Amino acid sequence: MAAGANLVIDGDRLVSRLNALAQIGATPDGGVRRLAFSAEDKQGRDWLVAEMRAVGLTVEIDRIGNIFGTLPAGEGAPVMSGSHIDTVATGGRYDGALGVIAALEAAQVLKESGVALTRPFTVAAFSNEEGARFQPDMMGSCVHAGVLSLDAAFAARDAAGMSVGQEIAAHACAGEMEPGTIRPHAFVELHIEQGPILDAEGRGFGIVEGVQGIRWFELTLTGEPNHAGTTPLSYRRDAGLVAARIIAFARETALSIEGTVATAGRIVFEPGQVNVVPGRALFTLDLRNPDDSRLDEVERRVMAFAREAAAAERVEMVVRKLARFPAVAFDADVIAALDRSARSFGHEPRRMVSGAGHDAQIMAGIAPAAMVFVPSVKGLSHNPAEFTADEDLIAGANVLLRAVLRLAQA
Ligand code: HGY
Ligand code: MN
Ligand code: MN
Repeated sequence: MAAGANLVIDGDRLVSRLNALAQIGATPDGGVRRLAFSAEDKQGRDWLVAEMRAVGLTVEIDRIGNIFGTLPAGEGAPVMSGSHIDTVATGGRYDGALGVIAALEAAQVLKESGVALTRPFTVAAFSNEEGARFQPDMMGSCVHAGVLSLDAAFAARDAAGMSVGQEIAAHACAGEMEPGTIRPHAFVELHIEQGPILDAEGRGFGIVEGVQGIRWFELTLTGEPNHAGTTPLSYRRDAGLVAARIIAFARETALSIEGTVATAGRIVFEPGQVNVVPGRALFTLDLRNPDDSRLDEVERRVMAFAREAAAAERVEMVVRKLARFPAVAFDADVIAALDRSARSFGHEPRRMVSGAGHDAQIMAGIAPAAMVFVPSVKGLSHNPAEFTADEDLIAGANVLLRAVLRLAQA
């Protein structure tokens, strides 16, 4: 039996750290709001760095604000585990935070147990995983993995026109380390499922074999504001109508191509008055499918319809691509390490594909990677009511610990 094979985490410490972080950016409805590179994000960062240092990890922060805490051991490239501590504006306390805090807990247990590791273990918190304020999502891990330049990341602007470069400086979120410096031997991430499968099936774990493809767009339609009462329908250049037709068509297309989900998460009509035909409409589209060729077909159909609908209403259309991530299949050996770890606790883990995007999806481009999920009650997430039972949190962190141990002793 490998040394440390029976190690377990300190469940109370895990839950109390999760609760402590959830106080930072806490919202009155029990949710959390720590938008990337905001004052609340910075408070969360400072809290995490202090916790990492208290555990005795070597902390390094790179120029996009990714935070790494390393337990020095053995030699060579580290095993890395982590996630993100930024949230959407109406987030819950587990999305991202669980993966970072469980990795920190694993580091503390490994350090305190003195178990021999053949390689270092690094805890990671990637910047701006959510992409809710600054697109693309997974920004920090994309810069780390070299799929997004630092300049492009700094140039991203939020709806108020503030840039990442401005905000990362204003809130002192960046460090000196060049992005991508730490090349992991393997990357493993614990995350809440954020969907209904595990909860509905009464299962404790999901071993994640891959992540679906994700494409985000912003469509800006420009017509002509006009009087809602006097303007005959044939005279109108109604940007709002075109937006509504495209959104409805996206749903129909999603229903007709298996495995597709389509979401219009944000929409703005201008001038936004009850008796004025909207002269301008801006909205986002989030299209996803586990199969990239199907996602190509969804995008082709939706954009063709959008062009026709805009032309029919004599409305100009500009499409901006905000994010574009191919579907990813995770590494068989890391999946096996997680699977064996879950079985070492007597669990029969369910294999699944992630509906949500995750940093592991990006890290899979530079290292063998995989994920483990714990249930989200009623599948709720990106919602203040997001909930996972303490015993599931603790069980997930234990599976992560033993998988990290296997990978760090291999
Ligand atoms: O959008 C996503 O899937 C992730 O939560 N950023
Ligand atoms: Mn997340
Ligand atoms: Mn999220």
